[in-house]
Amino acid sequence: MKIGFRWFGEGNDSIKLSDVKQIPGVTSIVWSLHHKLPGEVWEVKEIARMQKQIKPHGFDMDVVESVNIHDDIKTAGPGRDQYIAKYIQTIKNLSKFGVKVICYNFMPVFDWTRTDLFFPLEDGSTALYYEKVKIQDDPKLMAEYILSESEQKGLTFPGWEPERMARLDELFAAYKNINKEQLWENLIYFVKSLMPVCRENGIKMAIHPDDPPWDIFGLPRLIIDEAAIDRFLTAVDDPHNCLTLCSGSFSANPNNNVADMVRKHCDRIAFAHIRNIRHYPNGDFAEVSHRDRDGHSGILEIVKAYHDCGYQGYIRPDHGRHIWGEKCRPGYGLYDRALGIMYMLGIWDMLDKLSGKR
Ligand SMILES: [Mn+2]
Repeated sequence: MKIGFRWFGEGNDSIKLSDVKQIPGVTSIVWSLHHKLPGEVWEVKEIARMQKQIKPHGFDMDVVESVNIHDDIKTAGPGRDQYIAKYIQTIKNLSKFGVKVICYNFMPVFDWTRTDLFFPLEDGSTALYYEKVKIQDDPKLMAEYILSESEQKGLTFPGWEPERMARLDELFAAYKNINKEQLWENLIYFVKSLMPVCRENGIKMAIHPDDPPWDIFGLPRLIIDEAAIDRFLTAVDDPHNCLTLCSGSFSANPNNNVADMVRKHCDRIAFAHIRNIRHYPNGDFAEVSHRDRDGHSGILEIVKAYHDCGYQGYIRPDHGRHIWGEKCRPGYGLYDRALGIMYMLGIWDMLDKLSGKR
């Protein structure tokens, strides 16, 4: 496995790459162009600017997270083929910089969804939290909360672009007649049309599951469980059609067993997110430390499953808590993610030792 660390770019992230350099094991910066709206081509000179920030620290830029997809592609709207052509141009431009994995998602309207970005945990830290009763009626209340947080902190949140959120009525109207089967068709159409350029350029498209993995606000969501993964990988059975297996997203549903997913699909997982979730009996969940016993995701079993299958892909700690008073993006502080990496490496190195690999 190769360890990555998500970073939002100079001026858009409180963390310095020289600090990331001091976390053992990190070789990849997982990056994005956060000023780009879904549907825009990522131009070579813009990617080169990011390369200038990352390369001097000795990291690779193999994994891009969040090349977001225009709603016309998801809804089969009038601009679909034109936006797919632009996406293909972005893939070609990324390949010039050695990019190997593109993480994306196919969630309608909203990206990841939480009701509290700084929920106090019992140890004095804060973390992202999902309160079930709050996600029932008015999506605008939630969008307003997320946008007010992003505005207060002067940060962009991928998938929560103010330009898109200002058009919520229009977006909901576009999805009104899209049922789950149609959304599946649109996803498969999109992925199939990218496969030739992915093969030519050695790029893996790695879909991120829906977070949380169930329908919200009446919008259908697809990548939610093992059956959905099976359907997706079978529908486009190409080694370039892959998963970003996000342990936290899937395990928000206690019926999902992430370690089983790893064992079943190891060769199709291009990118792994490791995050620990604690469930509450009323359906709420909180994000907690990576330590296995702090949550219910089964981190030990998941890491062991990756080790057992000889995982060669990229792996990164997903959201961490906000600890030691750090002022940072929600879920993306330096300290707790560094602790998460050391925890994962501790498990991994011991498994290496026990299995005679070192
Ligand atoms: Mn994730």
